[in-house]
This record gives sequence, structure tokens and C-alpha cells, in this order.
Amino acid sequence: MTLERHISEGERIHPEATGEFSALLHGLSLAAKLVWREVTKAGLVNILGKTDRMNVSGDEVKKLDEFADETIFKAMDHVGHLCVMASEENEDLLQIPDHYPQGRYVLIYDPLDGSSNIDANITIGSIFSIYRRVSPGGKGTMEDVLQPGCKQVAAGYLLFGFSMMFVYCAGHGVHGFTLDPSVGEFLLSHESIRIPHRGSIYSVNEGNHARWQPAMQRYIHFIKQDDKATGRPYSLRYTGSLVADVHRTLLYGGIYCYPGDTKNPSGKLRLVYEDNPLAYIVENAGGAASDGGVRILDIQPETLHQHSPLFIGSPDEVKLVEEFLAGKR
Ligand code: FDP
Repeated sequence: MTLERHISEGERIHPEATGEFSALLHGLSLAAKLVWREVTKAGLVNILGKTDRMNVSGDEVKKLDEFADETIFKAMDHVGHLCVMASEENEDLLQIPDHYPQGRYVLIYDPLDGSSNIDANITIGSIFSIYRRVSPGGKGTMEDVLQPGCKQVAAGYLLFGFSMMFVYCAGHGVHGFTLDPSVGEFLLSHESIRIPHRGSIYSVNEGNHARWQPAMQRYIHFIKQDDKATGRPYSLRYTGSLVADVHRTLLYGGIYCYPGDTKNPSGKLRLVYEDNPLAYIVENAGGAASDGGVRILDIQPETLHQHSPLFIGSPDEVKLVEEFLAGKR
């Protein structure tokens, strides 16, 4: 089952579908292959290292970040089904050029997540979200982009690891495809992914421990205690690439946490580009995602680059950390 066929068969579930939405997913799969082609050259040609720019969040922009950002924009700007895009690398909205038609959908993406890992050949990824526009017509607006995550019509991520994966959900399960380089096609490798209800792997940057609030410190202390009956101690796995850590959590169960702390009270991750799409995927696989008290998908974003704490993974694990943060344990 190729990704192309999967998308087309998904479209047939909706007799009213115009094919526009499928065209968007096809465009993204092409962009994915173009970025992957460049990623696999890392170390051989001059694409490692930094540009001399900082992005909106004050992170150094790597050459591959910039390449992925432009490639995704160019693969999607002319398809005619988008009215606006927004990328983590750009401060403002990315408008569709005037000479291309404006469409009904909105694309939001994080072109390269985990950039600090690029030069070390550790798994990185890209994340995307698709919404229906809410503005009446013409060019897309901030209102189209600042919708709560529950309004997503599709989301997914690309994983650049040992192999390249395209994982997506368009409301009918979460499906993973692996690129077969010999034929240049994504083939269905992970059908209808379901996250385990609980799991004993935790993923967090424990170097921030001293800056966490006491409830967070107590929670981490608790999961490290020895108690066979409840699967403790949990094992720690943290790559520093959100998309890779969440992918592992999706398959093996457990929890990924990026809490707020005294330095960054709302954490480091971006609600619109990172938390919402991953929350949509994980929820559709039977998991949960919260900012510690509120469901991520229910948060109304106020600004494009706003941060939010993230606790995402097996539903029982997210519930447990919420109990600690609410002072119930
Ligand atoms: P990066 O800055 O390398 O792009 O949100 C970005 C992110 O990586 C996530 O992918 C990753 O999980 C997190 O930041 C790592 O942050 P810490 O270095 O603070 O752990």
C-alpha cells in the first residue's frame, strides 16, 4: 500500500471530497522526499552547520533548517488549495504568492525539529498541521492560523532516521509509511498505530531539574522509585529531538514532558507548530496531551509563536503527571 493510494482511498470515505485535501498531502509527501534527499547528503556536501541568522525564538538557524523551510514552502505555494502558511522559522504569516490561486486550507509547519542534533547525525524531523480556513476568502489571515488544535483536519510528521517515515492522521487513524528508496515511494509499514495505555519510559531534559516547580520534581522522583508492581523505576530516553522522542513514545508507550520552569515558565515548545500536531496524532492513536492541566487541543492560541508546557503520551501516564501537578499526589 503506497502513501498515494492510502490518501486516495481515504478520500473515497468522503463522497463530498473535492480532492483538494488529498492534493495537499501529495504535495507534502513530495516535499518530504526533497528534504530527505538533502538530509542524506549531510557530511558529504556543505549543508551542515549554521547560517548567520537567528530565528524568532532566538535559536541559531542551521543550513538544513533553512533548506527544509524553503523546500516545503515552494512545494506547497502553488498547489492552489492553501490560503496561507506559517512556519516556525518565520516571524509572520507566509502568504501565497499573488500569481497562484488561494484555497480553502491552512498549512502550519516546523520545517526541521531537533536541529541541535543535525550535525551529530541523530534523528530529526518535520511536523505539519492542516486546518480549514475560517476567513471568508482572499488571502489567509491570522485568524485562520490561530485556531485551537481540535480544529485540525490533519497532522503528521516526517522522521529522518535510519529510514525516512511519513506518519499522518486525517481523522481516520494514525498511519506510518516508510520510504522505500529503491522505488521512491512511501509504503505502509505501521497501520493504525495505537499507543499503549501505559508505559514505563519517560523522556525529559532532566538537566532542568533545579528550575522545575516542586510538584514536577516530586513526580520525576516518584517514577524513579523502585516498585515492581507499578513498573517503576521508569527508564529515561531523551534524544533532544521532540519528533523522535514522541515517535518512540507513540510506539512503545510512556511519556514525553517539556514542563515550564523558572527560566521558561511556559516551557520551550511551540503550541502551534509542535504541540498541536503531535497532540492530534497521539490523541488519535489513543493517547493524551496536556499542558499539565488543560488538554493541548483545547487551548486557544493567542500568538503564532507562543510556548506551552507539554506532557504527551500514554493516557495513564499523562493522568499521573497531571495528578502530581495538581497537588493530588
Ligand atoms: P531544537 O531546539 O534542537 O529544534 O523545539 C525544539 C527542540 O529541539 C525539540 O525538538 C527538542 O525536544 C527540544 O527543543 C530540546 O530542548 P532542550 O535542549 O532544552 O532539551
